[in-house]
Amino acid sequence: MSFDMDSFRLDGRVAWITGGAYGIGFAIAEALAKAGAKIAFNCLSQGHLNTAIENYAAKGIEARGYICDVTDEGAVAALVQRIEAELGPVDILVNNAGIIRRIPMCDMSAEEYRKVVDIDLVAPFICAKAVLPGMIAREHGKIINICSMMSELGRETVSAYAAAKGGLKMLTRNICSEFGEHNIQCNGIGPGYIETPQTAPLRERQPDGSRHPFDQFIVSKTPAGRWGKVEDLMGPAVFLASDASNFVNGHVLYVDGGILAYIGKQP
Ligand code: NAP
Ligand code: GCO
Repeated sequence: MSFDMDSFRLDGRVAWITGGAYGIGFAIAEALAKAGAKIAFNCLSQGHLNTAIENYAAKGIEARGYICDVTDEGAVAALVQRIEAELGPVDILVNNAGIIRRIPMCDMSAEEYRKVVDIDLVAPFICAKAVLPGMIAREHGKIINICSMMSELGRETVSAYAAAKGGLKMLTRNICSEFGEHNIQCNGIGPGYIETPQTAPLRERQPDGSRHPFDQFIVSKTPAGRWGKVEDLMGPAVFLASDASNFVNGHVLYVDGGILAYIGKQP
């Protein structure tokens, strides 16, 4: 038995990254493209899609972008058919699209709570359901759910997000359980605190020019002593999308600079 580095290659594979217009999704799509995959992504905003197409092209990536709300089951089914017609069957699904609403729980309406859960937990179910039949027929598939540190920990004001991301960890394990026999691997990536538009409010400079208190808090709680960058997620994504991880299933790979392992520096 010999190990071949080509097991990390994705040549000839079709990858669909939800919410891949920028942020973590864009970086993961770029990484999968560099490993040889053909890229499809979707988002909500035509403006973001147009900019993303330009940004992918600037990196030599001919990504196909589609407007599609991941919570809309009919639209998702139609999108998968369109991707398959234009690029081929989806080999790799990255459930990346997500939102957060930072609201104290007692101030949060059930409608606001449901919207976060709809996008962060129900939509990964909808998108996985749309691609699983083809993966089963081909006896091969990779699903990567973008979980979070909040799949393990809570904090004030993120009740809906933490509940959704905790559920997404268990959906990951359940897809593994139900479809592993079809050579389908479903794993999660759990980013720590990453510099993207979603966390920009937590890093804003204060009026006096000082760093945001939360920024200072996260840096002190992270052994790496820094926020994560989207580039930190690229290698783990290629690994979980490739044949190199064919015996890894139901796992959440935390890419967090060690924050989950660390009790914090003694004051
Ligand atoms: P982001 O910068 O806010 O980007 C979110 C992406 O999702 C955008 O492309 C957005 O498209 C798309 N999207 C949102 N709702 C959608 C919907 N209903 N249908 C289709 N697309 C939708 O987020 P990010 O920081 O890159 O995070 C990406 C994922 O990583 C999320 O699941 C997030 O929870 C998770 N995560 C982030 C961090 C972090 O520190 N940043 C850490 C752990 C986990 P539009 O722009 O068109 O709305
Ligand atoms: C927050 C942050 C986090 C990160 C990420 C951490 O408000 O606490 O947005 O939730 O987005 O999920 O892993």
